[in-house]
Amino acid sequence: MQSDFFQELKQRGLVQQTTDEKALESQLNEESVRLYVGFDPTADSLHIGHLLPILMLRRFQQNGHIPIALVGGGTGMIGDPSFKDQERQLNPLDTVQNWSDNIKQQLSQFIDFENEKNPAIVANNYEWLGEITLIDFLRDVGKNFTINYMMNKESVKRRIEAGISYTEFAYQLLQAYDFLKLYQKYGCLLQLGGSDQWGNITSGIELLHREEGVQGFGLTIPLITQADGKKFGKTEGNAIWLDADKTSPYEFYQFWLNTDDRDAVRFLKYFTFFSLDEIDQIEEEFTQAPETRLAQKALAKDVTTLVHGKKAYEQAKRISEALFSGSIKELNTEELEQAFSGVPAYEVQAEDSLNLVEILIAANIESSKRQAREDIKNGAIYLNGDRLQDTNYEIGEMDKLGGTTTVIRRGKKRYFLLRF
Ligand code: 383
Repeated sequence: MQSDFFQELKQRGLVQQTTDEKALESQLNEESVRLYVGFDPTADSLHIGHLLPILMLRRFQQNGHIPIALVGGGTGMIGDPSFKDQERQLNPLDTVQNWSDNIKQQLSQFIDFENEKNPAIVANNYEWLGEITLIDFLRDVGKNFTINYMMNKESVKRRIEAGISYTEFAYQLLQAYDFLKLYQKYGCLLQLGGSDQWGNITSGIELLHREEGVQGFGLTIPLITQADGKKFGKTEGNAIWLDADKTSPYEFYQFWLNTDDRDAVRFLKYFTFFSLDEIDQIEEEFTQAPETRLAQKALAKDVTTLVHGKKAYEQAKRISEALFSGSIKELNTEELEQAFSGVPAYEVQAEDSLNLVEILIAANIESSKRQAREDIKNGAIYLNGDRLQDTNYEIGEMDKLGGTTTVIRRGKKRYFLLRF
């Protein structure tokens, strides 16, 4: 056990609230503590909003503690009302189970099960929530909580006006029961979560105390804010997923690379495993020359490597550099796919003319021949990164990257694909 571990978490800004901080700190210093975070399967993948708690599990394990990643196969059937303005839609069991499998897979990547000293644990609360009877639940769990206590939770209070079903109202008791179960099964005494989870975590501590007479602990991680006031973790309204098929490693890398200067050092503390000394050093250099984007580069490198591996990071970096310098032709087919996923693509038809002006119209890149010619003459049209100013140009085999794709750029950064 590293005795300054808890202090380091605080210095990194990773601690929002704790229960009985003094006692928690000395437990963490003295023994290997079992701790858990829960993740409800509400989609087929986790996203970067989940990353901080996942990395916390990893941090605790690196410091000799035993992390338990809990997949909410049972709670995912119910729906946590915390910080949700509206009642959630119920998903069918087979969907929730498929999503649980994906999420378990994803979580497993960040913690170490092989470790002999303190191997990680994964569990799924469907195991016990799926089989407890209503009578047992109401007698053994429900009896420990008054309605007043439950209604005092922020998650419930803010839903009183809009309405909350009995189903979601009961959610906090399910999460409380999990904490009790994980204590009984594994001796788990600490639950982590985002600050949205405070109410559910404290209900669990209450139940542990009443049923087992033990002191459980809670620790919440702050909600991440961005200097520009936008919600963290989205680009143009889309979530950044951890699944490479939903958000490519290139997009993922770009998300981090585009971090605001004002956020970059703070995010290094949150999301990377650089030591605080190393981060101070990066900060010093970065403050003197922000244009180098040293902090963003270190951040994007570390997080992309952690989530997608070294090869994917290197590819993402190559793609970014190629797009920046215009040397698109250096990219292989796989990299082209990543670089231009989401870019409008036109399937060239057998009857289409290969004349540049004509094809720009067919592909809806230009709206009139006159405009197309003008843009070409003015040097606003690029083929695979090269400016093309010949209005009579015919697209040939040479222009088909990987034999299939021509990348057209109009102006500074509007990209289009022609597919053959
Ligand atoms: C379920 C059963 C438990 C303990 C926790 C849960 C899940 C919890 C919840 N968590 C969020 C989720 O699943 O809804 N009720 O998406 C998020 N977490 C973590 C963290 C976070 C929270 O998975 O703040 C962000 O990622 O706590 O919103 O016994």
